[in-house]
Amino acid sequence: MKKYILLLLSFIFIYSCSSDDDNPIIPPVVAPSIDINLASSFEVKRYNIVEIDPTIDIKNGGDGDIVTSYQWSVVLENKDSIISDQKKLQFISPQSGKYTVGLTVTCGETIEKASTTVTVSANNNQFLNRANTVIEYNPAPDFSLQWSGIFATDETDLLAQIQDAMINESGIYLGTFGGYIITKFDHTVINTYGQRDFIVEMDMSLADMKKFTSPAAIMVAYDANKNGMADPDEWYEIAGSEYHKSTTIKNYEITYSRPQAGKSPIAGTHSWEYDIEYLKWTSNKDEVGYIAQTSMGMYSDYYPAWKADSYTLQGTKLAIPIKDVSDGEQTSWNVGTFGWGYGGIKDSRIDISWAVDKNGKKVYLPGIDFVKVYVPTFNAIGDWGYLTSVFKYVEDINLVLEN
Ligand SMILES: [Ca+2]
Ligand SMILES: [Ca+2]
Repeated sequence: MKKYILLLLSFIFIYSCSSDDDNPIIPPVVAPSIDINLASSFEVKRYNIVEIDPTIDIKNGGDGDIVTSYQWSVVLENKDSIISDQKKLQFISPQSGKYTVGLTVTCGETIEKASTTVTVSANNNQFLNRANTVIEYNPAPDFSLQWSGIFATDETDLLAQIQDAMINESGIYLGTFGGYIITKFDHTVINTYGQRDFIVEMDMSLADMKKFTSPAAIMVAYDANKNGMADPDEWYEIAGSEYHKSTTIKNYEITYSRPQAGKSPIAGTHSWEYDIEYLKWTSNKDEVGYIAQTSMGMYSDYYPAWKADSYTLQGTKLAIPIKDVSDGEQTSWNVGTFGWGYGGIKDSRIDISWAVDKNGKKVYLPGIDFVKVYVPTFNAIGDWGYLTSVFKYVEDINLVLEN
């Protein structure tokens, strides 16, 4: 009996092995099939967007388990150039002409291609490479605001003066954390695939005074609803080299309050600390503090004259390496810099593809119409007050002119 069981066990063992080897139970494999339905032609003016939205039917795609990818390309200068990897193509061209636009859909091992033509007509516009309209200027307090010669008392005057300052490249002072300017292009800056698209030029003429070397953070807006305005839900942040660092604080807000007129200054321990309780600020992280009035700024009004008695600025707050190199006197400083994705750094060219939504998720933008540049640092550097940056202009680096 025992012998019989052993024999039976070994038989089962041999049988199951041979079953695995010779007759594996594998479900029949059916390769995915792809069906693309794409209109045969499209028309658009140059620097305008036409949406090309094919119907793509995939069968046996494993309920989406099999990775599906899209690649749009166009023949430019006898070379097939990739222009998008999205399912839906937002086609925009800097040059008029007739383009053959190809789509390749890949699902597992299955590849399917389709193509269409886009006729891009001239629109006789000589666009400007620079964003030439100031939409908003809202600096944070700082004594350097008055260095620009901007002495407006109401916002309408102010905008006209800032507009002139930008055209004359005389430098626009943004103050400390959250201070910003918004400018608008006269065309949509194209998000050229795989390339950087625009540059943010800060005024570095005062860079020897380290106060003016804070890198500037950048936000972009694409006028998706074509109402000519940057609507709140059209803004996206450029996630530069600092964006994912643990020291970065997103959605930071500071409320600045107007200093009390005629109050007695409270001197600090350093000779330059004229009034250490000069300008009160609070943050949305329950912090409270004062911006000190220093000997360098004691004859200046730090608070923008045209503002109400308090105002709030917001943005992503970034940490920057700062070192006092004056033996504790706080009169001389070394200030660090950031890697990529900011204004006022070694290479301030920006790729629109670096844009993220408010949850930090990458977004695809075909181009942008508005750029916001703001100060993302909040660092006191002794007698020099706070770290700040000075805006010059924003420029499309791939603009094509055409008659
Ligand atoms: Ca790009
Ligand atoms: Ca809009």
